[in-house]
Amino acid sequence: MTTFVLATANAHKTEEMRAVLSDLGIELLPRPGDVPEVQENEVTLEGNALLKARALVAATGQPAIADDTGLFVDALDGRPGVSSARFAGENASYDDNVAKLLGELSGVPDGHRGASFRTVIAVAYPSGESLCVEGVLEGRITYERRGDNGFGYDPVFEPTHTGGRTLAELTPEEKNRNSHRSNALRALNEVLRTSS
Ligand code: ITT
Repeated sequence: MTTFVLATANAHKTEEMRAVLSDLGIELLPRPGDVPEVQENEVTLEGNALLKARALVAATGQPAIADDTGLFVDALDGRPGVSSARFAGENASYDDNVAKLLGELSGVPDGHRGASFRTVIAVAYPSGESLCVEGVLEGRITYERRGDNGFGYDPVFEPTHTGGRTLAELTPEEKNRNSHRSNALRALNEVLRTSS
């Protein structure tokens, strides 16, 4: 059984990662409460994921795993991207960020509302070694919020292959079957399996 300390402070992400990784035989230890949040000041998802994973290795002396995710919207030249958590400002709520997104896309017609979620998962070891994998989910931004499940931008993100349902209209099991995060975690499992 492989064990990692989890670097994320986001409870929704934690739940999704646990659900996927427990099926893959990877155990997660909770992020210790006394580790301060890392300033995510890198310009790439990979940079921020490595920052978070390495901070947990430094704090615990154990191998750590971190997720950094962004929503890349075609009509906004890839924004909010790496700044997705802070799109509407430093302490913006999920709802503030979604409202800003819908506002910026008002008047953008069908066919031009394409977007993708990208997740980079980083693993860092006390030896200084590290690795990163990526998972992508393609879709489009809806005109209004739909659904109560999930978190963040889920109510306005309609994946290409869900029959018109947003991520927030999927059950947690359906989201985890084929999401940016679960795709990245499965890629990680493949790398760990073939390198051990
Ligand atoms: P940690 O850094 O502690 O892991 P965070 O919430 O700051 O948590 P990110 O910087 O990776 O995480 O997340 C960027 C934002 O993207 C996040 O706040 C959500 O608004 C959004 N997001 C991430 N994953 C998502 C998902 O699966 N569905 C919808 N929105 C998501």
